[in-house]
Amino acid sequence: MAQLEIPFQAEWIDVRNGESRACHYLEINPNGTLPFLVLDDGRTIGESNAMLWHLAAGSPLFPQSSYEEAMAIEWMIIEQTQLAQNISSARYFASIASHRRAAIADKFNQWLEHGHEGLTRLNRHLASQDFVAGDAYTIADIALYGFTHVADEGDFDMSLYPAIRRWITRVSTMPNYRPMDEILIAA
Ligand SMILES: N[C@@H](CCC(=O)N[C@@H](CS)C(=O)NCC(=O)O)C(=O)O
Repeated sequence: MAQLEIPFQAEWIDVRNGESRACHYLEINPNGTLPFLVLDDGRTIGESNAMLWHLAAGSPLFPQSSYEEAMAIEWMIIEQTQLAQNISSARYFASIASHRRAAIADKFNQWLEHGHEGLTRLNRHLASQDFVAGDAYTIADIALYGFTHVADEGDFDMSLYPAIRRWITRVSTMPNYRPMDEILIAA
């Protein structure tokens, strides 16, 4: 939204203390999940990739050909099935609730193993092109960037993925890029 200069207000819900399952949040989103977008007219969208699709429609951040659109869908599905789940779980227990990590050691190793499979696939893809859906920066890059750029906080050794690291620098230097902690401070 910052990159498209769409005004927005962010409200932070702390999943660590159960706020996402508290009554006041369930009244907004009965599914209790984050992120959650409430539009000006009250309609809502509850999946990050659907939000990107809606917000970027008709803008330069939307894939410009049907092939690029297919590439964006392909990689946004990979983001949900191979990357986000594994990286976010490993990151949570490595950096946020690290005192509970020993108790889930087997699961943690599975997240690492499957997350590395996804990162290897993404690294191979980005070795031959600048952006996820082709030559242009699109919502597919924004979707994939989310957890990939903090994967080191989940104990993923990112030195294994030079093409991903170059792409992370490319994405973070796009016009109007705003890091998450800056948005957090402003909220
Ligand atoms: N697939 C969803 C992610 C949903 C999800 O798992 N969100 C987590 C945080 S990243 C959550 O809501 N956790 C709190 C809870 O389940 O109470 C998306 O991409 O928007």
